[in-house]
Amino acid sequence: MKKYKYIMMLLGITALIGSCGNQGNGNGSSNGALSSSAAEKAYVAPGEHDEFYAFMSGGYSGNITVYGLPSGRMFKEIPVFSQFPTSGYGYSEETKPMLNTSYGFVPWDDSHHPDISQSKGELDGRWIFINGNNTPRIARVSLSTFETEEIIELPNSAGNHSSSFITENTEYVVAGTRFSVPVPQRDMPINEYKGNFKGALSFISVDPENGGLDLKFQLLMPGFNYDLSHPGRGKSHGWFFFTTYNTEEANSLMEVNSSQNDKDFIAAINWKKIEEYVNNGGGTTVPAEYAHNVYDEHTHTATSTIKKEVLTVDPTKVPGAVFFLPTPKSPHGCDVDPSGQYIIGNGKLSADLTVHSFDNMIAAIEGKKFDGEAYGIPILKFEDVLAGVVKSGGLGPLHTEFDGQGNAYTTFFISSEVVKWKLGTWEVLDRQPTFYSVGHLMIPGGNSAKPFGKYVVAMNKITKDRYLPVGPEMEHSAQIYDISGDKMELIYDFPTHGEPHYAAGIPADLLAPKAKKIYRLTENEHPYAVLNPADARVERDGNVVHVYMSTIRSHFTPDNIEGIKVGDKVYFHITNHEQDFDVPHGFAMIGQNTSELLIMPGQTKTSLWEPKKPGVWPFYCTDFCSALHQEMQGYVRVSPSGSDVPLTYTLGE
Ligand code: RUQ
Ligand code: CUA
Repeated sequence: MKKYKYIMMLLGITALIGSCGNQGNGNGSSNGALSSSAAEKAYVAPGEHDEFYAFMSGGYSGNITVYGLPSGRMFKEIPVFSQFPTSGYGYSEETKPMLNTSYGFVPWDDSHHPDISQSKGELDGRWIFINGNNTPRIARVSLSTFETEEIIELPNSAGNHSSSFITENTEYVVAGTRFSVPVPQRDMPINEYKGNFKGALSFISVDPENGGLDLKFQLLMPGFNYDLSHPGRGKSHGWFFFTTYNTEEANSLMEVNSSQNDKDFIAAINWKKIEEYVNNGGGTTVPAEYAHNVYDEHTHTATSTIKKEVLTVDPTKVPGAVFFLPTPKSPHGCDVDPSGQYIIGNGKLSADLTVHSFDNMIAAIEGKKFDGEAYGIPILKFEDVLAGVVKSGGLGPLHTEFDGQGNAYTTFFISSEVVKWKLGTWEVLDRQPTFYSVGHLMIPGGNSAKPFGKYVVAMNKITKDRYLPVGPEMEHSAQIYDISGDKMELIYDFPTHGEPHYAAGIPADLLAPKAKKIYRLTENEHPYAVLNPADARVERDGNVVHVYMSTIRSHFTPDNIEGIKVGDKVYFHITNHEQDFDVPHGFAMIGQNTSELLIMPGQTKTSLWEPKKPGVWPFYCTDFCSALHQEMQGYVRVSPSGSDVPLTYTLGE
C-alpha cells in the first residue's frame, strides 16, 4: 500500500512537471493533481463549441440537463416531468396537459435513463426518450426544439426503472416495471404477493415519421423486479434483455430476503415473435387507465387523452419468445455490446461480471437444453449461455459501456472505479478511481452499434470534498476521462444538477445543424395567436376574459386594460412577434398563482390569472430583452365583482 502511494506520488510529480504526455494523471491519492495537458483536453475556448452534447437525466429533478463535452458546461435544463418556472412549462395553459396522468395532475417525477433514437443501430439524433420512474411514464423530447413533445403513462407498472431503451431502428421504446404489482390493481393482502403479482414489460411503438407513441402491448411476466434492460443489436436485433432481481418474490425485509438465490435471471425476450403474435390477433385486451399527452409544435399546445384499454400478452402463450438466463447475485446493469453478441449482467453483490453469449443462447434454445422453468418460462443452463467472466478485482459492478474498439468499461459502485476490459478475452486492461461511488457511465453512442469512444463520463453519487461546501446537500459530480489512448485519463470533473443516473451523448455535428432557432410567425397555428398587433383585443364571455396580446421589443399590446372584475378568469394569450433568434419575452402578473411565462419568438403562450382584489395591478416582461426592457409593462384595473366599469383597453395609440 505504501509503495503504491509512493509510486502514485511519483507519477503525480512527473505529471505536474508536464514531461510525460500520456502518462496518466497521477491523482490516485491527491485531488486536483492533473497535468496541464489534461486541462487543455477539457478546455474549450470562449466562443468555441464543444465536440459532443451530453444529455443527463435529472433524477429527482424530473428533467434532463444538457451539457457540452469535454468542457462540462451546462447549456440547458429541458423540463420533462416537472413544472419548470424558468420557462413556464407545466404552468402555462398550453403545457399543463403534459403532466396529466390517470391520477390527475402530477407535476414531478424521477427521471433515470435517457436514450437517443437510432436508425440501423446508430444514433440518428431525432429524439431523446426518458422514463419517469415514480408515476410510470415515458417521454419523447424533440432534438430540434429541445422540448418535450409527448408523454405516455404506463398502466400495470410501478417504479418504471428498466426504461427507456430503444430498439435498433427505434421501432419501440421499451419500459419495464421495477416493482411487480397486482394486475389489474386491486385490494389484496401484501403477503399474497408470491405468484400473484405481475411484472409488466411495455413495448411502446414509435411512429417513424413523427415519433408518435402508442402502447402496443404489455408482456405480463412473473412478479420479479425488472431492474435494467437493453436491446439486442446486429445479430441479436429483435431481442430485448432485462435484468431481474427478487426472483425469490419476497415482500418484506427485501435487503435480506431478495438476496437468497445465488442466481437471478436475465430475461431474454424475442419481441419480434411477440409482435408477430399480436399482429395476428394474439393477446388479451384488458381495461386500463393511462394518459397520453401530446404537444403540437405548430399550435404550441398539448392535449391529454385518457386511454381505456391495453393489450396484454401472457409469455407462456408465445412459445419460443421468452427465456431466462441465470445470472449471479441480483444483477443490476444489463448491457449489450456493439456487435450484439455479448450480454453483460453485473451482479451488484458480486465482484465478477457475467457475460452471456447470444450465439450460445440461440444454440441452447435450439437444442432445448433447459434447466427447468419458472412460471412456464424455460430456464437455460448457466454454463450453456456463458461467454466468459471478467475477474475484475473490483466490488459492486453496475453498468457497462463500449468504445467501439473492442473494449468495455464498467463502473464499480463500492470500490469507486471505472474498469476497462477486453471483450472476448475478458482481461482487465486498466482501472481508474472515481470520486466517489459511481453509478452509470456514458460514452457518446456507447450503447449503440457505433460508439464514439473518445471520452467516458462517470456519474458519481457522492461529491463530498470535490467542491466548495454549500450545506449538507450538494450537486452530484461527473468526471470525464479521455479514453483515446490505452489508459484512461481523468481530464475534468464538474457538478451536475439533480441526480444524473444515466446519460446519452452524441456528436455535436449530428444535432447542432438541426437545432430549431425560431418559430415562424407565419407557421403559428395557435388558436389564440395574434398574428398582427392590430388584432390585439380583449373579449369577455361571462366571467371568462380572453386577452389576445402581442409583444415586441419593448411593448405589450394592449398595455392597459380596465373592466376586469374580482371572480373573473383572465387568460392572457401572448404572442411574441420577434423573429430573431434568442429574443424571448416574459410575462408575469402580480399575484398570479402560477409562474411567469417565457415566450419564444413566433410562439403563443397562455397564463391564467384569477384576480382576488380590486385595484390596479401591474404586469411586466421577465426576460431582459432590450435597453427598454424595464419599460415593458402594463396595468390591469380590477373592480369589485358586479361593478359596471366597461371593458376597455389601450393599443398604444
Ligand atoms: S440505475 S437507481 Cu440506472 Cu444503476 Cu437507477
Ligand atoms: Cu421583453 Cu423584457
